[in-house]
Amino acid sequence: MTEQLAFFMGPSPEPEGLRYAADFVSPEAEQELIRHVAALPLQPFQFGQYEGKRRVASFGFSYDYTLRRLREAKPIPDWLAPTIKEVEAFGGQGTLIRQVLCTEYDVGVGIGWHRDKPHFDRIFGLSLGSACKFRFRRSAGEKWQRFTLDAAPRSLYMMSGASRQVWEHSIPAVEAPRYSITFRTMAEPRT
Ligand SMILES: O=C(O)CCC(=O)C(=O)O
Repeated sequence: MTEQLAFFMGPSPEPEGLRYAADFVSPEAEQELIRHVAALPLQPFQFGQYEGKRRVASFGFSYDYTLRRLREAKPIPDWLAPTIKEVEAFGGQGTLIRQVLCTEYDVGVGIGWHRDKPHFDRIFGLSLGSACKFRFRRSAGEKWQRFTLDAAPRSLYMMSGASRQVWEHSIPAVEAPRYSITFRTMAEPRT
């Protein structure tokens, strides 16, 4: 598509399979969740020999970038149970959260372009503390088709279908401290 044609057609449509809910948790629940996440023994995100600036704690499973496989992690803590129940209800029948990642983004920290590991199926992300630009891109010939979701604090997004399998996502450096809790279901084992 030429740039001029893209201009006349307007911005890219929302990625298929992306759902968003504003005010998914109350301001009180948000503060409580932030307190719990900040009290975790968060560690810099490790991918092989590299360290990311965001700090994380995994529950249920974690992905080992050196061994390139999932490892069992500590069990999902009880304080997450009520939120998980609501996330599973949002996901609909059969939604079973098996992995949770708590992340802290200090000012100036973001996350680069990626798709989540294929071991997981749907991804739900709860934004806490501050907003972020949740960016999507997919290749369209020699160009990128792009979409940005303004993820407000206390909102939940769900990535399934093409938004999860085809589009990549990233978050540019945040302007105020942000926490996220991502909840993942498992993919069917490949035969
Ligand atoms: O912080 C978020 O909402 C997204 C995190 C993410 O993309 C990831 O951990 O793979």
